[in-house]
Amino acid sequence: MSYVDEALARVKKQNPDQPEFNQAVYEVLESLRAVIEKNEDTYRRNALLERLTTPERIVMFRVPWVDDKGQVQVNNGYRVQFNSAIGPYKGGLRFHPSVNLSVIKFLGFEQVFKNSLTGLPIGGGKGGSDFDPKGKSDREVMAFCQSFMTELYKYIGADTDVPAGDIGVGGREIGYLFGQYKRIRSLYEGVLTGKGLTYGGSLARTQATGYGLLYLTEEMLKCNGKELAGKTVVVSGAGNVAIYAIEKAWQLGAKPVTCSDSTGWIYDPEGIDVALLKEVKEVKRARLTEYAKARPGAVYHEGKGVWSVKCDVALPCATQNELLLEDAKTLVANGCFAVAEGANMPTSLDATAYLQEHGVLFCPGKASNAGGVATSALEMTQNSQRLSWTFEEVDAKLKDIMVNIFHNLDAAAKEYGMEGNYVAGANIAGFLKVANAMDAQGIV
Ligand code: NDP
Ligand code: 2IT
Repeated sequence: MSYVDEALARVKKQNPDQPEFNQAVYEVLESLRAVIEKNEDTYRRNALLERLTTPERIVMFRVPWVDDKGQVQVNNGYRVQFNSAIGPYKGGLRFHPSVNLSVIKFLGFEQVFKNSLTGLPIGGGKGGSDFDPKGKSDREVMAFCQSFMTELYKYIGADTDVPAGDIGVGGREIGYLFGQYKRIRSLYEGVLTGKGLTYGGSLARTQATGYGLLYLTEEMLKCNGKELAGKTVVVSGAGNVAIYAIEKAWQLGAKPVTCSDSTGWIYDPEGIDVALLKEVKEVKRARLTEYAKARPGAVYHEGKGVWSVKCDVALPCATQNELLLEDAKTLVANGCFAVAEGANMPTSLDATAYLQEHGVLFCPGKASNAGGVATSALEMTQNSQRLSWTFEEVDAKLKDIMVNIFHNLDAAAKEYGMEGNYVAGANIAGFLKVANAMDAQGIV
């Protein structure tokens, strides 16, 4: 059996009840075959793949809090510290009812390679809870965040592990988490990123994931003799990533015509009104039905469906496994020629294969959504220097990072004989740096 197959079998056997984690590991290890085979004996002797697929540490804890009616609620809390070979653990916190250990492990595993691709000194981690901020009062969200941090603070720190936002964790949640950390540690340090601008946050962090996605997409199209300007773009999601992807798509001359949330989706033939979308989602925290009410030309549909809209470019920006094989077939049939992932693992394995086989340019999330964490690392740098850079400075660095990521993964794919396979390119480029650092640091 090849070493890759041995490692895959081990992960499957040890984590039979973790489908998302198995999916993420399968995608990465499959595309590393060419690299591993070159050095198979050494990698096997050093158990490199076993170490790479086993988190350095997992913390799981109880999060009790009191709701507005005086009822005690209990949620599960997680932090998976996956790999610190190239820097302190770094990665978001997700608050969503679907959160479990499999989801957090898949996200932490992806984060290791993503953070490596940014070129910045950050290891990989992820955390979260099955707590649902939706429909909760600010006081309930604060009570939950304070309880969550009262346990989590023991394991994190500005040079140890630096969490940030993800689904269900935005500026409000980061503020409450930061306040509680500072209070119980008596320490004002950059322990979280995505902070508010008055207490150590970085300009452009809010926009970074969506903007970065579009910078990379534009570069990918340019390098393939195409351009983004004038193209119709279909976006899923209506959260942090989707909103700023839509905003930057407009700025680059494209026309974004859809968005979606967990109950329905919008088709707006005139193009999505970003100011209205921000008002509905960021200010009112309301459903997309409110968008349709305020915009007579837009159509609201219940359920899923954005991938049925004819487009040139598709940007999944909501959640994992939201673009399935049938969706991929529809996109290809409608002439879509590029898919870049804003979310983490939104495209299933068979859908990815179908898109690639049909000549669609496909960029995986660990590369195309890396702008968020890259800008988080820039926030850490500013916190360490006790300085704040201007929006333009941060945005220019973000753009450089995204363009470099694309060229690195393009070059890695070419070097290993898989030109145009950006999934393989991203996995290989991300892996080589981490493997080298792990090797240099001995058996730890
Ligand atoms: P938000 O919570 O801001 O937004 C998530 C959006 O996706 C919401 O519109 C939400 O709907 C929708 N959504 C979430 N879960 C589901 C689901 N199970 N089914 C259907 N719709 C769903 O999160 P972000 O925008 O921050 O994150 C979106 C994706 O991007 C995630 O995969 C995340 O891991 C990834 N990502 C985020 C980064 C960041 O910096 N924030 C960085 C890199 C990746 P509703 O409005 O109804 O809640
Ligand atoms: O998936 C991700 O990269 C994020 N949610 C952002 C992580 C971060 O540390 O900014």
